[in-house]
Parts: sequence; C-alpha cells; structure tokens
Amino acid sequence: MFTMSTPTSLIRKWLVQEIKHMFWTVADRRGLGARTLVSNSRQAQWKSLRVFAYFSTSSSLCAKTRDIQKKRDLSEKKLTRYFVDHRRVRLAAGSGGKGACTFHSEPRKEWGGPDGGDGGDGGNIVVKVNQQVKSLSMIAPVYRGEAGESGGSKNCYGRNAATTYLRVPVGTIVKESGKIVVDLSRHNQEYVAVYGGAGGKGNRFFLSNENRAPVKTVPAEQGQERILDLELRTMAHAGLVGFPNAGKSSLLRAISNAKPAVAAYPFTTLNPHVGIVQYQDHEQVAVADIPGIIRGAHLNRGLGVSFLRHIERCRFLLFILDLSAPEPWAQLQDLRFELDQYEPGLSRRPQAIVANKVDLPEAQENLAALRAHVTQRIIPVSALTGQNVEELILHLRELYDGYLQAEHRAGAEPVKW
Ligand SMILES: Nc1nc2c(ncn2[C@@H]2O[C@H](COP(=O)(O)OP(=O)(O)OP(=O)(O)O)[C@@H](O)[C@H]2O)c(=O)[nH]1
Ligand SMILES: [Mg+2]
Repeated sequence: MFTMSTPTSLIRKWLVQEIKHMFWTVADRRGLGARTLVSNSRQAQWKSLRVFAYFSTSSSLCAKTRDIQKKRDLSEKKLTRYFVDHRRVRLAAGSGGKGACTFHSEPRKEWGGPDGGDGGDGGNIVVKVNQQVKSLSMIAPVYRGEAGESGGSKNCYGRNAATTYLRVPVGTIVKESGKIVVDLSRHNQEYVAVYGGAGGKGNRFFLSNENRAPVKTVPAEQGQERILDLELRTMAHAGLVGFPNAGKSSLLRAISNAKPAVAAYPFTTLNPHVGIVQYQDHEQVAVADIPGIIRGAHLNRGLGVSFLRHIERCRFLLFILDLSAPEPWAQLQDLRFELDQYEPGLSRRPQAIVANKVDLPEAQENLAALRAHVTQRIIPVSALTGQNVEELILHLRELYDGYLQAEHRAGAEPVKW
C-alpha cells in the first residue's frame, strides 16, 4: 500500500547512494581500489587507513605538513628596499559637503518653508603610531582625505567623512620646512596633520522671523594642505657605535636574539637592527646596531653620518673598539669627533667602552696600550667566543638603572620594552 513516508525514504536512499558513489570515485582517483577497503587482510586494513588519512586532519600521517614553515631571513641588501627611514608626503584633507537650498512643498502645504540641510565635514588625515609597523616603506607620496557628503532636501544633513590614518612606526618625527612639529614616540599616539573643511550651511540654517524664505547657503570649506617630512629615528636604550668590522653585529648576536648579518668585509650592516637583552627580573634593554662609521663620515665618507639619527634617541652609547687594529684609542677619538660633528654633545652621553676581539693574540698588547691612553673603564670582550660578555651585560643593566632613576627624578615616564 502507498504510504505518506515513501517519498522521504526514497530521497534518503538516493542521497546515501550518491554519497557512497562520490566516496568510491575519490578513493579510485587516488589509486586506491575499493577492494582494499572491504578486504579482511592486514595489508588491506593498512591501505584503508591510508584512504582515511586523506579525509582526516588529525592523523599522524598529516603531521609533516602541519609544521610551521619558518620564513627565511631577508638579506641585508633586500632589507634596504623594505627599510625606509625618510619619506616626504603631501597631505590634502577632504573638503566639506555643500549645503542645500530647497523648499518644502506638499498638498495643502505649498509654502512649507526652507528645508535644505547642511553639508558634512571633510575627513581629517591623522598620523598614528603602530608598533607593528617597522619602517616608512608603506607610506605613499600623496594622501587625499575623503570629502563630506552634501546636504539634501527634507532637512537631510550630509554625513561627515571618515578620518584617513597614516600608520607609522614608533619613533617617527614629523617635520615641516626642516622644523620638528611632533615627535611620535608612544604606541597609538596620534597627530592630526591636516583638518578637513567644514561642511556648508543649508538654507534652513538661515530661517528667522525676519526672513521666512531664505535662499542663502554657505559654501563648503576646502580641506587643509601640507607637505610634511616623516623621519624615523629608531628607538632603543643603547646604541652600538664603532668602525666597520669592529664586531658590533657579532656582539648584538651574542647578547640578544637579533640576527644581523656578520661578515669579514666592511659595511656588512646597511640598516639599523634592534636586539633586546633580557634580564631575570623581566626587565628588557633594547640595543641598536647601526652601520659602521669611519673617519670623515661627516663629510659623507663611507655610509655618511645620516645613520646616526638612529642612535640620537639612545640614552647611552656603547663604543665598540677593535683590538686587532693598532692604536685602538685613535678609533675612540675619531668616533667621538664624528658624533660631535653630527650633534654637539652626542659623544658625552652615558657610555661604556667595549674592547672587542680579546681572543686574538695581538689583543693583549693592544688592550694594555688602550688602558694606558684611556682613563675610563674598559670592558674587554670577545663576541666570537663569548668571553667576558656577562660583564658587559651587567654594565648595560647599570646604565639602564641609571637611566630609569634619572627619568623618575625628572618626573618623566621611561621608555620600556
Ligand atoms: N676573532 C674574533 N673575530 C670577531 C669577533 N667579533 C667579530 N669578529 C669578526 O669580525 C668580522 C666583522 O664582524 P661584524 O660583526 O660583521 O662587524 P661589524 O662591526 O658589524 O661590521 P659592519 O657591519 O661592517 O660595520 C667578522 O668576520 C666576525 O667574525 C671577536 O670577538 N673575535
Ligand atoms: Mg654589522
């Protein structure tokens, strides 16, 4: 007898058959015959497991593909393409929306009066700090803010335009005509660079007892325009300064997790690198490694002194001297001279003198000569073998603690990582 449930059961049957058919087709395409699934032999059981491996994501057979692939480090040359520390931008904020001039009219209300709404304000352009951003390479040369919406009839006001954000790294300085306008040194800090134009007024705005049918509107304002220079000055507590090949990058590798390139030729480092030195009490000291400086760098010899802008913010300096070179004290004098040429007084910041490559045979003699010429404390280390690096790390902490105390005394908030 024909019952009501027959069509439903037929559809269910048909669906089950279709799914089975699809399953066997996939298994066959993968080269695994359907026989392998129904056979009782041990080998066939193993093969059937392999079939299920295609559909199971938790199987141990899939584990190999689940490994997170580590990105390869960028070479120093490629990094220069991505690391941009200066950009000139033209900013034009959005103009306001027009005010409307309309009159209300409907059956039995022919003289409904003025009902033109105001226009919306133009969008501002805001420079905002984001600590995820590491360079100014994503900054375009021109930015235009959104325009405000025009007003409409029936007292409809135009919408205000959204703000345009320029995301910049921590430590960006905004300059206009060579003068510093703002120093953006905190995460999420904002600077409204240009203001959008105010929206125009519709004729409803001018309705008064004296004038019941105004036709006057106020035109919208244009947005502000400015040309600004964005300059990145790397933020770190300590800066490594030294001649090329002195071992700055090797030392940063030895004391932190940073991996700047190390090689036996001068000017290996072309971009600043920041490494973090971790202490047991969870304090962290940021150390910046910059390209090497040579005698006459302020006359644009070598890579010049423009890189010194990256250690301008550093609270203390580490002078790295190469003990394998004769007269290492001459390196110290040259470095101090070049720093002062860039910014007078820069070489008098709290500092430590680090004599590197103490593992080399000629180093002991040069170290004794250096001690005879320099009265300040000298920390002999070997970045290659790790010899005496602890003393440097402890001294770095002393300098950091001194910086914290000085900031607290001045009532300022110290920069922390
Ligand atoms: N024997 C010895 N060699 C070292 C030591 N530290 C660095 N070197 C070697 O010195 C060479 C230069 O080292 P880098 O760390 O690239 O020097 P750098 O100061 O960063 O050089 P630039 O980036 O060119 O300014 C490399 O061949 C290092 O292996 C050390 O303590 N002992
Ligand atoms: Mg280097």
